[in-house]
Amino acid sequence: MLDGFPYFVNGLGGAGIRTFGAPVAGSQVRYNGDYGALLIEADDAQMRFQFINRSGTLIDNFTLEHAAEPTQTPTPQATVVLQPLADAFVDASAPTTNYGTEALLEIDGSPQKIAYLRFDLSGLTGATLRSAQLRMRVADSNDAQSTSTQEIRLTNGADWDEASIVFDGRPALAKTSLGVFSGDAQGEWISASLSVALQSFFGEWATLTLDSTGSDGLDVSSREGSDPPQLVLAYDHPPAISTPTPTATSTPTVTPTSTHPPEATPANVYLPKVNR
Ligand SMILES: [Ca+2]
Ligand SMILES: [Ca+2]
Repeated sequence: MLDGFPYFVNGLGGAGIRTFGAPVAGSQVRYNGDYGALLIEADDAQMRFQFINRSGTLIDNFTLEHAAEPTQTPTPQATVVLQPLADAFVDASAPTTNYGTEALLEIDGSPQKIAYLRFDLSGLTGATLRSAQLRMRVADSNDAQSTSTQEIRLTNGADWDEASIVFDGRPALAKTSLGVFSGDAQGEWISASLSVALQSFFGEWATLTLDSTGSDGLDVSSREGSDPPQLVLAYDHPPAISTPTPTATSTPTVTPTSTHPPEATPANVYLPKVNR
C-alpha cells in the first residue's frame, strides 16, 4: 500500500521462480511458493483481487469497495390547484353563439357540445408531473348528470378566446384522450385522473377539452358558476443539488510494475493484506 493506493506486483507467470530481495516499504504480503495468477472480479459494488496458485489455493485477496453513493437531497414535492383562466362550451345546434360567460359548461354528443378550459401552467417550468386530476362539479339542475362518457383531451392553450369562441371555427380536438369522466351524479364533484402527458405544456398555457359521443349530456359549473373546475397537479421540483462526482480514491488502481529487468525471471509478489 503506497500513498493510499494498493499496488499488485505479479511476476509468477514466467520462467524460473526467483528468491526475494528486500521488501519494498509498504509491502504487506509476498509469495514465491508456486506459479499462479491474479483473478480480478468486478461489479457495480466492488472489485475483488485474488491471487491463486497452480493448485488452486487462494494465497491472498483484496477487495475495493465502491464508494457509497452521495446522499441526494430528496426532491421536494408540491401540489397545486388551478382554476381555469378561461372556459366556454360550443354548441353545434347554435354554431355561431358564444357561451363564454355562462355559469355552466355543457358536454354532449347529440347535439354536439364541447367544453374548452384553459389553464395557466407557466409557473411549472422544469417541474416533473406526478399526477393530474380534473375535478368538476355537476350542476344541480335537472338532468345535469350523465350516463355517457366524456373524453378529456389536451390541446394548445392560446388559440381561442373565451368571449368569442363558437362552434363554427372551433379549435380542433386532439385525437388522444388524457382521461375520461363517466358515471357522475347530479350536484356531486366528479374527478378524472389525467395522463402525465399534460407535462408537455408545463411552462405555457394548456387547453383541456371535453367532448362526448353519448347522448346524455353533462352540465358542470364553469368558472363563472358557484364551483369552478379545478386542475389538481402533484409535481416534483427540479433537483436542487446535482450528484457530486466520486472522489479519486474510489477508483481502483492496479499497477503491474516489476522491479525486475524484463529478461530476468520475476519472482516477487507483494499482495496487500487489507480487507482479508
Ligand atoms: Ca367562462
Ligand atoms: Ca344529462
